[in-house]
Amino acid sequence: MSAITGAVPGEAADSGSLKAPALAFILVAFAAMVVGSAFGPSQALNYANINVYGSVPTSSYYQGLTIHGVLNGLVFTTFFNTGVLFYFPARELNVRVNLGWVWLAFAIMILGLAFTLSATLTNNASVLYTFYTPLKATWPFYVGLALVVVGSLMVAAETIRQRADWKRRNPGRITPLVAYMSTTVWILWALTTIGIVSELLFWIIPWSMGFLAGIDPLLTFTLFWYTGHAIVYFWVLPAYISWYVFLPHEAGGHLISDTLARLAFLMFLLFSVEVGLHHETTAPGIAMGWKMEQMFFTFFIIPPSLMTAFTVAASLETAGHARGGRGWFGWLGALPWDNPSVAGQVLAMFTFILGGATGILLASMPNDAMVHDTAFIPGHFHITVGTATALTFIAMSYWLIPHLSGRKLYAKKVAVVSVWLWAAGMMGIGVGLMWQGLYGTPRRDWISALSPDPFVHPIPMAITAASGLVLLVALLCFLLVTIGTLLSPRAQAADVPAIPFGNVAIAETSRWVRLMDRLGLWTLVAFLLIAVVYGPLFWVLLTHQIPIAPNTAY
Ligand code: HAS
Ligand code: CU
Repeated sequence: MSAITGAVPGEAADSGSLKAPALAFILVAFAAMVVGSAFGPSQALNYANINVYGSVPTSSYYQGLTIHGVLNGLVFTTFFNTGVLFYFPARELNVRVNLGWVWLAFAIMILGLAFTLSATLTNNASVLYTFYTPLKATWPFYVGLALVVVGSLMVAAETIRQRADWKRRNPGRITPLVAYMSTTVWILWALTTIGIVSELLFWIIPWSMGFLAGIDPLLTFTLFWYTGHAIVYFWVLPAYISWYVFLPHEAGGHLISDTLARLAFLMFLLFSVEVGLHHETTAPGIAMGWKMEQMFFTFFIIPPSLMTAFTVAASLETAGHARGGRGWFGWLGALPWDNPSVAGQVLAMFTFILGGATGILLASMPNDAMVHDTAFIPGHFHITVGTATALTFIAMSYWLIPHLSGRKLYAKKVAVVSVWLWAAGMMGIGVGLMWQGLYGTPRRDWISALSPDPFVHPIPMAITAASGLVLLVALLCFLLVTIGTLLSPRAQAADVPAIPFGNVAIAETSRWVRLMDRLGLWTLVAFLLIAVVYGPLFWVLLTHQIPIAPNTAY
């Protein structure tokens, strides 16, 4: 027997009041993304030996890079995800949300953002988004980031509570797919943030306020990367939700397997955290055995993405065929490429193939050791977080902002152009930076200030710089569409897009689906796995703390 879920039974009584906080989170997210991305072209020019610092409103490459990384990597993603991961499941489950609590979380996150910005914009926190100690920022930077995380966890708790409530009121039923995926991501986020929250609360914040005499760089570095890998799945999984559930429906087809989609999300919950050491391949002071163990686990987190590629491609194929596409690839051309939301997401997937493939290369320690701390790494992550995440979120916004604001999408053709330019620019910057990295050009370095620049390789440099400028045009197109949409008059209800929940068949009686729905049990298993993999390492680090970095005043 299978049940059909996902179809939203009309607008729920309080859907209007739910839309306001969701829109607030999403608009702050995009504002952060626009400001953060505006600093991108100057980073790209740095990699083409063109030094514009001093003439742009940042005093150094490092200040620009911090603003770019913090706003795009941490603020944009956390605000966007918090908005959609409470809104979609609440609409799907048709439950009442504690809106006061959600608004309180929003206010706390805004306060945090203000603190962080006050430090970065005044050049008192040019410590990059990784804030490795003993580099030190003023305390508002760290307190601000902690508040952003705390606010998102408050919303996580609300969604987890709603799902538990729904289960109590629907005994024996399987959680509908979007709610299942969203709850899984929130649980993963709670497990993921243990590292960064304890790093900030117990070490960095007291140290930056002058209460600790010194700090152990290896311990804080390892706590950061405990969070640092799994955070990338927090960034990308809302995009996966859209690819699995919304995109096939938007394109005119259907998701071919609800069960595979659940399995992929469950695997992310189980295996995302215990791989952080693959970011510490060259860290001294951590035995090779620990690194090998986490390299092994890194290979466990590749299959759920490969499964996603298979399931989503097959689902899109149903759409292409339904639209008359024939042959092996005819379905691809038959997709509705004039719909900016569909075009953007399919392009995000195409570019993500190279991003994922380079991730698979980096997963092997010998490969990683050759390019670690070169420009290859930002090359890799611009075609993961810059495409799979950011381009998908932009593409989603082309139906989501009209849906939430009750307005019609402005300048649809410009929106289509924006996603093509974004995909081309991100792909270009990914290839350019990786190519430079293979020549040994270092990452995170103000190389354009070197005289002479020892890393001159004209072709990849030109690709990187030109792509940065293409991305700037893409950003301007996005801005035009979004501001135009928000300033448009309110549309007729029939012109406002609904959430594209497809009709997804759930195998309610399947033993496996029922087992996968026991999220309490899986949270415990995930926690135990993390404890087994990370526990002994942290025990050693905690009992051998070497607070060598002297606590100088900022
Ligand atoms: Fe990564 C470094 C390994 C995925 C982000 N990564 C980074 C950093 C960032 C980042 C930000 O093992 C740098 C951090 C820093 O500042 O130091 N990464 C991986 C692996 C994966 C991976 C194994 N990364 C991501 C994602 C990110 C992201 C996703 C952001 C969203 N990464 C590493 C490693 C390092 C690293 C090392 C450390 C490097 C170092 O030395 O510091 C995997 O999860 C990738 C799996 C993905 C796939 C692709 C599946 C493709 C799909 C699209 C299908 C297309 C369709 C099109 C359906 C296997 C799902 C349809 C049409 C058709 C015609 C088919
Ligand atoms: Cu990683």
